[in-house]
Amino acid sequence: MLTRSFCRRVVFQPRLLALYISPSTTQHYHTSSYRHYTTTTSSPSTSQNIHNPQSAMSEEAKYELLYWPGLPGRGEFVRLALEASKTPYKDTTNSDRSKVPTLVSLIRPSADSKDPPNLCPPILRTPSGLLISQTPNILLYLGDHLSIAPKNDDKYLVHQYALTALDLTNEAHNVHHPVAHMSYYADQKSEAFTASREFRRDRIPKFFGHFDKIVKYNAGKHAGTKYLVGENITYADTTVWQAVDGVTYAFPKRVKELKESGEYDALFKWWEGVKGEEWMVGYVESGRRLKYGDGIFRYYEELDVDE
Ligand SMILES: N[C@@H](CCC(=O)N[C@@H](CS)C(=O)NCC(=O)O)C(=O)O
Repeated sequence: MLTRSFCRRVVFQPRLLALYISPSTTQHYHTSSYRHYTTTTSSPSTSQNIHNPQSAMSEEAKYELLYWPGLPGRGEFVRLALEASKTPYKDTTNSDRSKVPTLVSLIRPSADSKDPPNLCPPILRTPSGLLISQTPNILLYLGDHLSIAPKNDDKYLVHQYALTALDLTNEAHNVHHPVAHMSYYADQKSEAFTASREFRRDRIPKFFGHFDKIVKYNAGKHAGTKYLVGENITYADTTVWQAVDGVTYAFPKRVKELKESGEYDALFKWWEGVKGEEWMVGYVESGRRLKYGDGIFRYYEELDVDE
């Protein structure tokens, strides 16, 4: 099983990259992920087993997402913003594994490359040909260009909430890689266990409590709204939603406890509401939503144990 901080390792190891592109390796990767997936109780829910390489969304696509294929990762924050705004896009490496070298050429550009250097994916190519990376930067761009963020000062709230969800995402990643990003999980298991105790005990409740307050705050300002900012869906909703979904996948027991405490009812109700939105249901049914694996959000039974 590949348990190292996988995407980073791929970047630096050409042999692994070749393996990664091969369908047999991909199958192995999916199989191990599926085992993790089925052991969870509370649903991860919406992830699907098979990615549809020829998605309808890629027709007429003017946006192109470049990300490591076969797992949601940080690419999912971009996908969800595009999906929620019903924007056709091409998920290049998932449509065609042989395009992974294209992605690698963007993060290891040749001296004569016309593109600006990007450190790592996700990377978005926009309709105007702009090539940008850094997840919150991509979301900011999409907020400006699509119906996924307000144009007034509320856009700063949207970005603030999305950044907070991405902070949670980074913390969730650092639980299984607390010492070194390029090393195997197996080589930092005891530190990961220590990190998981604090994450479970303090950090998940702190973030979930904060998101719960956001739901209530916006409901207080806009009676009947189903969203985090204003009365329309924004990338704050999609980004917080994905962070909560990922943490639920990685720490199902802890999230179940929090749910049953009744202290986060507003958050979980909001989360269910977004999950049931027509665009989300369509996205999941399309097969474009990838299942979790050895990415940012990972399920290790030994990291989700009671005190
Ligand atoms: N801050 C960046 C982090 C991007 C990142 O860590 N990308 C991972 C994949 S999720 C990667 O490929 N990292 C390679 C590396 O850090 O060398 C963002 O939010 O987009």
